Amino acid sequence: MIRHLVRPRTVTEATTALAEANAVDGHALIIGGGTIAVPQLVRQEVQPTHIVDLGDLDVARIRRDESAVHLGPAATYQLLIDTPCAERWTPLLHLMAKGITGGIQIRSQGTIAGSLVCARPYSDAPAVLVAHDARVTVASVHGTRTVSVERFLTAPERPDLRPTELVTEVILPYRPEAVAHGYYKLKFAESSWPVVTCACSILADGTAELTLGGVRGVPWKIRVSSDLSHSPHELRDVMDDHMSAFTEDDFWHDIRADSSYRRRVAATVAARALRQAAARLLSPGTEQS
Ligand SMILES: Cc1cc2nc3c(=O)[nH]c(=O)nc-3n(C[C@@H](O)[C@@H](O)[C@H](O)COP(=O)(O)OP(=O)(O)OC[C@H]3O[C@@H](n4cnc5c(N)ncnc54)[C@H](O)[C@@H]3O)c2cc1C
Repeated sequence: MIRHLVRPRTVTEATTALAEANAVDGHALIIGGGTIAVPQLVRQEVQPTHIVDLGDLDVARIRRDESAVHLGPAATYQLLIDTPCAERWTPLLHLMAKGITGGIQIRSQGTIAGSLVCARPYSDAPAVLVAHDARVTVASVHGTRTVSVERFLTAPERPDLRPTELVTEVILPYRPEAVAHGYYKLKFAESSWPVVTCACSILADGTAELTLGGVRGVPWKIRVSSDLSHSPHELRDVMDDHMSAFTEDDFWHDIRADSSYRRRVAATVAARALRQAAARLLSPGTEQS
């Protein structure tokens, strides 16, 4: 039974509410945009004693300093689409945001932090944050800590987050070495969820970083030659080679696709993201689907 509902204005109020819930042997549910948490509540899949709704939190949704862009807990997909220059500061996240399904409601409500905390291998945001080399700051009454998103995503649906902690910031460092970007996701018409995604950044040294979501239980990043944009068969060989080092348990499977399907389509999805990035390198500003 829900005993307390709080809408903290500051991070201190939020962490205090989380600590209090924990101290009375309760279970607090944080609500960001609520696009996942509220339906779970309605279906009684979660039964918190306390609700901590971050809707009034006084943390900038987006700000930048000399080295990074900082996204607050309320930063939504639509914010990235609407913010002038977000395309330049956070190119992959911006490309990804434009492809989020569910229409304006989901894009305006769903937050990057909420998607990260869910740590679902098939979500768009986690792998894109790894592609950006993003870090995440979490806070509790004991202070704050910042870890790389790659480390934060310990296992499928298992973020490195204690019940008394909340995500206060996602930090995206500028990467001047990344000169062109592409994002491709494979999804089926009957579902909002992606099956396999790939974020690609071509670097100034001629290599390309490919970060795949939905193949393994956690995002999978590899570096290849950007010349492979001309040879999808060679790219497939390189990726097969990498995947041969994984065990069957490393691969993700769910109701939408089994692991062997994901393995088979990974190179095709990666080739499309790489081709998109290579095309942008030749004609900067080109919009591609
Ligand atoms: C119709 C529809 C279409 C969708 N399409 C896509 C899609 O194309 N791609 C995709 O990837 N996803 C999609 N989604 C999922 C989308 O809802 C999430 O990606 C969204 O970003 C979750 O954010 P939220 O703020 O709504 O999370 P919430 O529902 O508020 O929270 C989700 C979880 O994270 C926790 N949480 C939230 N914020 C914090 C915080 N700051 N600190 C600690 N814990 C926190 C909550 O306690 C909860 O456990 C879709 C959903 C719907 C309903």
